[in-house]
Amino acid sequence: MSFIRYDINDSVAVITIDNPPVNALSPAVWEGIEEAVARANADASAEAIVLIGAGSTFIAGADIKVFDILKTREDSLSRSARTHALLKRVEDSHKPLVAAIHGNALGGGLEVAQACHFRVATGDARVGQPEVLLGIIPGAGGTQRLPRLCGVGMALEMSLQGKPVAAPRALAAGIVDHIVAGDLLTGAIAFARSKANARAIRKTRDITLGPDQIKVGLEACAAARASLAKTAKGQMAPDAAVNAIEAGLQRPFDEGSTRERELFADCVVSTESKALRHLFFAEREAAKVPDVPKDTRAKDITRAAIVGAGTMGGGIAMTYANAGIPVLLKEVDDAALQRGLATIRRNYDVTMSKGKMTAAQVEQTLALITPTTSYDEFDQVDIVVEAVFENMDLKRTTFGELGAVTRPDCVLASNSSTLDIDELGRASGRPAQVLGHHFFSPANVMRLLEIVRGRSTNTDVIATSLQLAKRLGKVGVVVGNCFGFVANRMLAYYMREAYLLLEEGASVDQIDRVLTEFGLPVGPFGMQDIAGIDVGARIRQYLKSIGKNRAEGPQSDIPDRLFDMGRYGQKTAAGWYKYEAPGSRTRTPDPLIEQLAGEAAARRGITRRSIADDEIVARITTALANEGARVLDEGYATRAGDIDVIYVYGFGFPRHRGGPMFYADTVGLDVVLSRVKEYRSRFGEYWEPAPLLERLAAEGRGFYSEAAVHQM
Ligand code: T1G
Repeated sequence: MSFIRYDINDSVAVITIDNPPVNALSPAVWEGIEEAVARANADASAEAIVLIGAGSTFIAGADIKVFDILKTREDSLSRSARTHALLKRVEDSHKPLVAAIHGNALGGGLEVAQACHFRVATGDARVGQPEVLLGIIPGAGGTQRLPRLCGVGMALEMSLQGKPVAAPRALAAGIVDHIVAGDLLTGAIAFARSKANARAIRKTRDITLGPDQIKVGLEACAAARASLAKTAKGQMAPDAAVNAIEAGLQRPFDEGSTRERELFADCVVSTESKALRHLFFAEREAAKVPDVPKDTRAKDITRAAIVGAGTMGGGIAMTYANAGIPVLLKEVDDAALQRGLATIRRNYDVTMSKGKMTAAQVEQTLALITPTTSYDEFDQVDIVVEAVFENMDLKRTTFGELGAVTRPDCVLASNSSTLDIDELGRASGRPAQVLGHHFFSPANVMRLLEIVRGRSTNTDVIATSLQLAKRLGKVGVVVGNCFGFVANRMLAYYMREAYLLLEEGASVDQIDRVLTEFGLPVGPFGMQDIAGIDVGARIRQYLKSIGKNRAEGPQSDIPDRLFDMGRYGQKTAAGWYKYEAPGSRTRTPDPLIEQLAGEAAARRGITRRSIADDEIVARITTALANEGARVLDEGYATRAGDIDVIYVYGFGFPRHRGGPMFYADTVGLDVVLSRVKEYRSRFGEYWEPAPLLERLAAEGRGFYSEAAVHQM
């Protein structure tokens, strides 16, 4: 199967890379490029060469799947040594070699372009070195060639942030030599011919930086390293990228390249990179639901409505407006509506103050939100998201009303975080159109959308939701309708262990510190103070009233005692921590919590003890993995990867650990199982090993060697 086409067009050899969907650089593509360039150099009818991608993009990088073949540093070193040599041979073309870029030139794709003598691009093309997002560094010469083209500062920015750069900025920076207006191939051929006439060959590797540039470059590396100590603690790849770029400033090209290969090899075999590569594919797999084929008809959402303008409803309305979708925002009365609108306005003011939106953009977006206190015009929307208080009676009434006021093909979604979607479907009278769209707070920021399918939800409604999620800038994951769905069902076990560890002797400060050092953005107690202890307490009260407990085992009553004291967290300047004033974010540990924990321990007849940091991580991650295994076994998640995507995007589980299921595999399921059994004997029968965990551990396998896809 050849991925390379070779044509002569107007005395220019046109080499087209055709490896759909993104022209990824598999070994065959690398070799094909080299062979075609060699052919063009030997082809008398070719004065110059253009390299271009077929389809929607140039090259989106090396084929990421290939990295899993690299088991050892040595495997990696020998493979990248071949790649480096290959690119030098390409660069040694004696005919002008022009990369014609449209869509994306990312990672190895941009490195191939850097080894070309010139780069032209369409105005909307993007170039980037996103390798760090995969826990690796540019490994095909990018840390050596890119600084030569655009300077060290820009090369560091691109390699450390991993964000693509638009063509006009790449032109200004010297990465791209020309923006082609009109047809790319025509423009590229004309550009290449002009270089042929001028006998212009410019090898990027021969570009040398002056002593001042090197001095400034070394200072930039030092500054980058210093800031990484704060921003990327415990992560290997960002530091490695700085080291490789720095080596390029201190050594000739070949030696700098050798250093790059060594650092790349360290990264590619690391657990951190395996975790990030796992998430890359897990995120894309999550969009594939076994019984919802790719060609399932998805409805285009042109207008929406949100019922409830509270914290969640307001954030969801902003999400739709930010995506350019006009949205009705309904509240029971004008006072509640004005409160909701004021919060939305405040949120946009904050965004504006950070320079992320202009005043005009804010007004334009706000104009897409139409406040209302009636169901008028609800018969003109394609979707309604219900975001009223978490109470089944209230939600049942709302869905009854929505069933009456909306069109039969309107999608009816609930933002419930725990309640039975089938019951809401029945209440609406058309369960086929009903499902859960569970957003995470703050809804306009958190990227996860947990899509909860009911027993009768139509597959086109699911397809519509997955397409809509992408349009809203969310990562949509489809889960089954069990109590707490997947996200909150598992979270209950996480929180149970956090509370029990507190009662047994750890402090809120210790638990939060350990979990933030583990990589979470905030610990369980800091998170509750942000989200509001009252929110959880009211839901717990409601659940108690319907005889539901979130997790087996002892339930700490400390959160309810804080609620009774009116300590709701940041908004009341006191919760699990004390704060200078309502809304302040600076936490101060409060001895009252220790007192409450002591009293709770006494009531449960346990003697408090000092708890090691390791035990905190082990108890919390084991509880998550064990309940995750149960969720998989019961078929409420399609695959383990979906659970990892939910936890990474919904709760900020550290990406470089791959999510709770992937992390459990790195610990080893035999170890996880032995911990469950140890905790069962130490703490109680409520620690019940999940059958899937027992089965996999017995077979010496992991959640990912299982690789089962569950049909819901
Ligand atoms: N390798 C393998 N498969 C890839 C791939 C890649 N680099 N990029 C995309 N795919 C698959 C993806 O899994 C999906 O498959 C399909 O293509 C469409 O992707 C040597 C070491 C380009 C912006 O990190 O960011 O080069 O699910 O759904 O939303 O130094 O894909 O259909 O079966 O994402 O339009 C560096 C990764 C690699 C870029 C397009 N490159 N790709 O987004 O489509 S490391 C990257 C993307 C490297 C060198 C180093 C995005 C995209 P499926 P999609 P999209």
